[in-house]
This record gives sequence, C-alpha cells and structure tokens, in this order.
Amino acid sequence: MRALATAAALMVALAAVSGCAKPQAPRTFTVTMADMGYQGVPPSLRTGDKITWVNDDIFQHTATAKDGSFDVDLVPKAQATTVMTHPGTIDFYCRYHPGMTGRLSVAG
Ligand SMILES: [Cu+2]
Repeated sequence: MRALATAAALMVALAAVSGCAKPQAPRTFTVTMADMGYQGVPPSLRTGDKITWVNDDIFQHTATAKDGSFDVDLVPKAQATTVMTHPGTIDFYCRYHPGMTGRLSVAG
C-alpha cells in the first residue's frame, strides 16, 4: 500500500517535471455533410479527438482520408464517429463526389 502511494506520488512528480501534468481531454467535433460539402470542419485537432460525421444531405456521401486513416460511408441521415489516431495533415474527400474535399490538421 505504502509502496503504491509512493509510486503514485513519484509519477505525479515526474509528470509535473516533464510538463505532461495536464493531458488535454479528447474532444468531439461534428462535421455535417450538406449541400454537397463538409460543414463545420474544425480548424485544428489533437490526437485522440473524435469527429462525428453526420450526413444531412439527400445524397449518400463518404468521408475518405487520402492517407487511409478513416473511411466512413453514410446514407442520408446516418452518422459515424472516427478517432484521430495520429498527427498530421489529413486530406479527405467523398468517393461519390470527388469535388467534395476537406482538410484536417491534427497536432500531436
Ligand atoms: Cu458525396
């Protein structure tokens, strides 16, 4: 018990020293597919954040990452959630309507 408490205290101290004391909680953003476009694309994301994709259009759409990190295919009124698993710039598009494009910026 005492050893556990000591270990926990040590970890807290180490986290404080290394600047990791306050890991930021993951956030969830909603991107809406409407009028043949993506609306509400967040300007910046962090690894671990989620995006809930909502198809509010009358057409089927996808959100397909060019780097393969996600690919959601949604009929009208459907939705799905993806997690940002790695940092970087991720371009995405709709496989049915190549003119529909967007870009995500994910920080580490
Ligand atoms: Cu589409």
